[in-house]
Amino acid sequence: MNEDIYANSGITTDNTSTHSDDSNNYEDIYDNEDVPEISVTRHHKGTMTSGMDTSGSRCYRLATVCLGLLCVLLLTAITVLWVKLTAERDPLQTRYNKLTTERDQLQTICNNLTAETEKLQMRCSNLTKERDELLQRFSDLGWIYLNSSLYYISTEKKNWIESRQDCRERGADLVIIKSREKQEFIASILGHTEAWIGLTDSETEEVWKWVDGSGLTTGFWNTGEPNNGGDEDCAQFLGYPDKRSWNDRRCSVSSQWICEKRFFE
Ligand SMILES: [Ca+2]
Ligand SMILES: [Ca+2]
Ligand SMILES: [Ca+2]
Repeated sequence: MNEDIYANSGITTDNTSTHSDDSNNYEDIYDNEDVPEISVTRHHKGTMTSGMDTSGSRCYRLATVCLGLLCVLLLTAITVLWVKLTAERDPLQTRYNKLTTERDQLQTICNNLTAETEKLQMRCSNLTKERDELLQRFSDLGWIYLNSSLYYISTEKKNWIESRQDCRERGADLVIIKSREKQEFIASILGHTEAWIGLTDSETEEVWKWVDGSGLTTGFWNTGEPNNGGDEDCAQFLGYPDKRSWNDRRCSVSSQWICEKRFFE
């Protein structure tokens, strides 16, 4: 059989030929002989190898494309997230900057107020010291201080008009009494001393007015007073500590008097 094949192919058999030659001979055989099954098999092998290469390349390309798409999606997600965070961060940053500025301004205001407060405290301390020194000087001159007013009880005796004039020359006026508290205070400092006060009805009988022009609303008259006995038009504080201790007397009578000076106007 092999010899026939060799004969048909025109190739002599040579036992000394190399294995390579044998291979070549077999190639020639495949080329020249009608061996369809072997040829089909060989052709199929070539096709399978090429198919495997193509499939691998496709898988590689598919993987590359997928990886690329993933990268694109990842970049897109990062970009969207960055934009979103930036959009949220910018208003917060602006608000933060505004609050920081406001805080700095408030701190500056607080510092200024603290400095002003210290200055005012120093000024207040100085004024208090000056007030105390001034009150001491008034006290040395016989004035008595209570509730923002100074009171002076004369040692001389004069009529009502002259008494009032003396008070004015001292920067004061005859005392005005519009409360029970003040009535009791005046009574306490006068003791048994009788003194003119700043109340008169000399303009209109029985219409009593204080020296500041205001009308009398609450009077602390002694029992039976005012009686206008002999045209009594000026009020005098009687010399005993009584809750109702005023008396109307003739204005020409000589008496001590009590002045009042508002210390803080
Ligand atoms: Ca009268
Ligand atoms: Ca009268
Ligand atoms: Ca009287």
